[in-house]
Amino acid sequence: MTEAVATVVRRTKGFYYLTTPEGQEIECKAKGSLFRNSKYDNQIAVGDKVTYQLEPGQELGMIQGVLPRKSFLSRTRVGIEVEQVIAANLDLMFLVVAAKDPEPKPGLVWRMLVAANLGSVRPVLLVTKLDLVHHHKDLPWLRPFLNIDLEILFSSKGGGADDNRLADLLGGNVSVVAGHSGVGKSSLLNRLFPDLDLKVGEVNEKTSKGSHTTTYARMLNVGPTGAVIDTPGVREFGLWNLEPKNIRDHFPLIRQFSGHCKHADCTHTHEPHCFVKAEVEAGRIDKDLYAGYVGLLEGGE
Ligand SMILES: Nc1nc2c(ncn2[C@@H]2O[C@H](COP(=O)(O)OP(=O)(O)OP(=O)(O)O)[C@@H](O)[C@H]2O)c(=O)[nH]1
Ligand SMILES: [Zn+2]
Repeated sequence: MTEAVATVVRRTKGFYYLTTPEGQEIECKAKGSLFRNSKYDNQIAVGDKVTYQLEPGQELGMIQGVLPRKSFLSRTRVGIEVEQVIAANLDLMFLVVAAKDPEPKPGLVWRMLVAANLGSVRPVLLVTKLDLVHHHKDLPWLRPFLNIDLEILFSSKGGGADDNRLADLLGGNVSVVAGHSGVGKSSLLNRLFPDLDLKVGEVNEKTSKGSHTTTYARMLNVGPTGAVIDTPGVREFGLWNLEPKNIRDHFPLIRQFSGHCKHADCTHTHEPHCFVKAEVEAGRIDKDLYAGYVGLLEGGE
């Protein structure tokens, strides 16, 4: 019996579906010892590269181990000290925000930027529904995101100038596409990759929240060599709990100033002689960026 390597492309309770480098799909269980003494409550995530064994003549394989991850998205459940890996080995994380309908929540974008940096995933901010505003200058919340190391792309109903760039990025990388329900994630993927044929939900008139039309965890092949990982965990992003230490060490820009303050473990909030606060007062750190940081620390969205 040989051990081979494959990628986890789908997960259900207790079962994992792998795709081999030859494109064969294999259903697997995981060896129980993989879960012992683990700090993760799901040791194997979609996107993971795993070793598995498949007995000759058998249909069900057994996952033996998980190869080291180059990147990941994880969350800590509120009140529980276990980390949950949502997706593994990602190249890109698209943070999707609608220009309007539903109203943009910059707090969610900051939150996702922290999670992306924590897991070594490159973020891309995508603003959809640009057709609903006159110009992106009509989006004052966007300003603090313009001066950090972040690619920002726009899309509109029926297409946009950044469509080629989006198709290249999505079609050539493993990505997650995260953002509130109804911001237009499925619409965009369908427009760029019509073969996907994802279900598009209507925004609920009363709440301006979509109807959660996308429901299970999977990896979709898009374009020549790309894949999009779609999981319930990504959809619940707004509910993720971020540790204050992770917010401080992974918040855009602010993470670069750790060690500059008088107190080694300065949170850049109430401490005297704080380098970050001095930079904010001097106008060298955007005040809205700093407000986003404090908002996350206070647990706001
Ligand atoms: N005006 C305008 N409407 C859009 C645009 N993109 C999507 N929509 C509409 O927004 C609604 C929600 O789009 P979806 O693609 O289902 O949004 P989603 O983010 O995939 O939603 P979930 O699957 O619930 O997470 C639909 O009615 C779309 O037609 C856009 O660029 N402009
Ligand atoms: Zn400080």
